Amino acid sequence: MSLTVTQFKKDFKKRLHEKYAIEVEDASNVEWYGALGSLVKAYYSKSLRKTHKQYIEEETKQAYYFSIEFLPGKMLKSNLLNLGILDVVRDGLKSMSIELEDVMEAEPDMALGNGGLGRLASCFMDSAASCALPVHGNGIRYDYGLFKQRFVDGYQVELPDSWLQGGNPWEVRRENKAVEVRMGGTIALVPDNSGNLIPRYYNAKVLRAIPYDTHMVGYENGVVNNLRLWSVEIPVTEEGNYLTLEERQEVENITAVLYPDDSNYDGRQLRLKQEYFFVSAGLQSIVNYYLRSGQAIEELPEKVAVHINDTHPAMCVPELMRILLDEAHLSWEKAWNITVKVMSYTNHTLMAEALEKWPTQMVEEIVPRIYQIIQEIDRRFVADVSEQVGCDIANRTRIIQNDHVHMAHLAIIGSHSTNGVAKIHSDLLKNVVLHDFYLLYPERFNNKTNGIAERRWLQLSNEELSGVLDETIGKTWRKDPGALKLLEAYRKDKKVLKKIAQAKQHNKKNLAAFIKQEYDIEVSSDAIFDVQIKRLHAYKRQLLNLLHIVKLYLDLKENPDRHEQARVFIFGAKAAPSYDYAKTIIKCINEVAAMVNHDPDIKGKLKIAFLPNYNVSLAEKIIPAADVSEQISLASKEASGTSNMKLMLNGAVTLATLDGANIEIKDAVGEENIVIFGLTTEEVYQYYRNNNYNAREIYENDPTIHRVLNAFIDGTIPNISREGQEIFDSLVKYNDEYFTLRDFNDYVKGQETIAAAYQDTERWGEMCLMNIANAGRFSADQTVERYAEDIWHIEAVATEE
Ligand code: GL2
Repeated sequence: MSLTVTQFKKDFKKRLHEKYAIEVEDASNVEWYGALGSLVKAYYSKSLRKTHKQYIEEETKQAYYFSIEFLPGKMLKSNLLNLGILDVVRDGLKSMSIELEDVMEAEPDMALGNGGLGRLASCFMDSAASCALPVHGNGIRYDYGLFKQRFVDGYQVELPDSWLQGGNPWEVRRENKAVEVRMGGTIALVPDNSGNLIPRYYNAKVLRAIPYDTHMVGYENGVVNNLRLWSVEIPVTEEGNYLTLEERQEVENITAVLYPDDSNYDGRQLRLKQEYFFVSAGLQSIVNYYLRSGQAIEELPEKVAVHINDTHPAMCVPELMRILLDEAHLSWEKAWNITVKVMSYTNHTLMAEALEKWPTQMVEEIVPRIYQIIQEIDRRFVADVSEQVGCDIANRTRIIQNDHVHMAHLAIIGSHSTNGVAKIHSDLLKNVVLHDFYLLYPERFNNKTNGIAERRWLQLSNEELSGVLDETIGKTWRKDPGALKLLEAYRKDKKVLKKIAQAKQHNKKNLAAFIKQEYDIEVSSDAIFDVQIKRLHAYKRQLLNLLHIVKLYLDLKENPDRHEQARVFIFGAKAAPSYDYAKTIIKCINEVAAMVNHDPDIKGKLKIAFLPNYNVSLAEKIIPAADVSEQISLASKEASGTSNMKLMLNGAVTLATLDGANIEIKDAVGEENIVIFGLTTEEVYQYYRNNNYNAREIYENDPTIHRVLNAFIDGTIPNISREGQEIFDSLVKYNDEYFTLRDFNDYVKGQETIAAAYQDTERWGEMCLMNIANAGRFSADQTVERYAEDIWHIEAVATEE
């Protein structure tokens, strides 16, 4: 959009007057933010209405991305960038003595997700709008987002994230789009006048689902899509629906908090209610919208695609069946045909503990009609498959097994597409984890390697590097991340390498200043900034990183004059509140940090900064300043990863196992521009098959490992008598589930390779450049375009800009 500084200032002052009755100079940054947010929303509202109208008039097929998590982070700067008014607004504010960065401080991080899965959903929303693709999100408007993390005596403490407290300028409550969702009670099927069996509900709870819409602004293209988040309310109805205080509380709980588990399934009732709540509300509103257009329900797959992001929304399958059977009165066969065509599913994990299975009794209690439908889907599936392929495979793949509903099975059987999120992950799905399903439906399986929104992860968060790129290769990369490849021509150009290094140095200084100011840790920007930022999980092996740090520390203690590349190890990681082992690792990292950071013998060669409350905004500060990207999960465990992509895009060199998308990063940058170590997936599986891994033997025979592990139990590391023992036991006594000790020496070698490469400035510069130049293929723009073409069968709409 076009906007002048003068016009902006006028608009901004007017907003402040109207909204807060205050002058610019008297307002707080919260008020500046509130006014600016609502002004920006007004700026894009015309495009929003236009896009909406265009979809209706052109009868565009639209896709709906159902996800129980969305993790957009802050939206102000991103909206300004996408509207093309970032510079005008920044200048306008400056002329009123306001720094945009101060205004941004007042925006809470919208954290309705845990980690990679939720952030991926938000990257897809940004990319879909930017590619003019008709894709909308559907999820839950949690009153409380992911907990805020603090450290007290090195332990994680969780605080509530009341992100809505100060109001949210981006959302619009759509009162007239509310729908009712039924839960509980019992069901009887009674014949209607024409003899159809119609469900009658007895004692069901009727909940009111209110949508709050947040708009997804495309990058300089005038497209604005919608992220619809549902909130529960107690319906205002006639007498008879009176709820006691406890009952009201129970209802309100449904959209109160986000479950803080990542890649882990917690079979609690409330979670099942959340899942059904947003699935039912979302599908009802989609079908209502579709029917308003006057089209026949039979044609639904021509106009609507529904995506099941991981298994949490898998009840989309029986819920759409319910709508088609009970409300549209279609036959089972017709309804099933439509449902399978409309639905598609992404699997995001191979971890057994993340695969959702709900006790049948719980499903029947909470959603009795849905349970009936699942039973019927299962019955027909078993009959078909047994007849065509045999009973064994039917029994292994059926939805209801051992009194549990297997959600992944439901999603695969009820949809036309199942994809994994990186090549190796999709291959493992086909060949191992979901092999039986692959035999039944080979045509349904495909891969869609994850991607990231390069606008947020480069243009917004790394303006320094963005400037260098503009100067060197022009600005096309801003619209087409593939154009980053042009940078490769400069791999030997010392001037360009120097400019990239200077941008990194600038970002490192900023981060160092932030770390000093917030956490009083002094770090030198001349040191390697070695970064591991992700959820704390045993399979991600933050512990491997820590063991190496302890080794470096012990080496330096033994020989304080030893020449050692100075390093700062930066961590960001939340642990699920109930995940004790992960919390133990947090405590240990913090205690090692306290020991190392204050030890004069170390002479500053080693520093550890475990930054609390890792979230999207903190990621935006850390990533541009990273030299080394730690992607060290045990091969076969990380489905894809996405921080690996963000870090490479910002010129960090990856130290990685051959896991998830790391393999594709290696292919993109070439072996000489990444450091690979550790077991391969095949080797891991071989250990499983032969059952011959022996961690104690390694501990007993490897003097370095022996010494490092002993430091956890002999008092060398203070204040961890319980935690140190727990770590030690997990590795030695309980045989090191994630092969940390097996990969340790190889990891140490990898770290040595990194240090040596870093000392050769030109060599390092070239590695950084090659990472940036080859990150374009991990753009989420490309990823959503693949989903659009191969899975959803939707097309981009025409845009003017
Ligand atoms: C995850 C995977 O663990 C991660 O490797 C992947 O990049 C993301 C997005 O596809 O999905 N699966 C999962 O349950 N969470 C993830 O981050 N929480």
